[in-house]
Amino acid sequence: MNKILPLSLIVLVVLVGVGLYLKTASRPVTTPTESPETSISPVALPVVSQSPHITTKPFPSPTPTPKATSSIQVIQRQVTPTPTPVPGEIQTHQVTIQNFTFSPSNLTVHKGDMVIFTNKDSSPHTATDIGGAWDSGSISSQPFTLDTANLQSKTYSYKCSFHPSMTGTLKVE
Ligand SMILES: [Cu+2]
Repeated sequence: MNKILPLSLIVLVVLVGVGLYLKTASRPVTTPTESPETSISPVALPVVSQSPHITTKPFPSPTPTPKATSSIQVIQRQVTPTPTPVPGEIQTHQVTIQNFTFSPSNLTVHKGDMVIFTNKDSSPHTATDIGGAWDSGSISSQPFTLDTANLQSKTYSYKCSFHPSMTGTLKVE
C-alpha cells in the first residue's frame, strides 16, 4: 500500500495536468469570437512597424541627373551647323513688274550678278536702259534675265518702252 499511494498521486497529478492542458488548448478552438480580437492587435503592430522600414529604403535611391546631361549634349551637337557666307559669288536678284511698277524700283548689284525681271501684269512690259546699254524687249509670261557681267560700274536708268512713266534704276558696283 505504501508504494501504490504515491503512484496513484502521480497518476492523479498527471491526469489533472493533462486535463487542464486539454481545457486550455481547446478553449480557443471552441470560442473563436474571442481569439481573433486578441490575434489582430499583435499582427497589426508588426505590420505598422515594418512598413516605414520598407518605404524609407526606396527614397534615397532615385537620381535621374545623368539623363539630363546626355540630352543637353545632343542639343549642343544640333546647334553646331555653320552658315555659309560666300563673298564674291554671283547672286541672283529679282525685279517684279506688277501694277505698272518695277519692284524694287532702285536696285544695287555687284558686277556679274544676274537680275531677273518677272512680269505679273496681264499687259506686256519692257525693261529698257535709257542710255541704250540693254533692252529686254517685250516681257510677258517669260521672265527676262539681265547679265551684268558686261555692264559698266555705274547707275543705269531704265524704263518700260510701252509705258514711259514706269521707271527704275540699276546700280552696278
Ligand atoms: Cu510697261
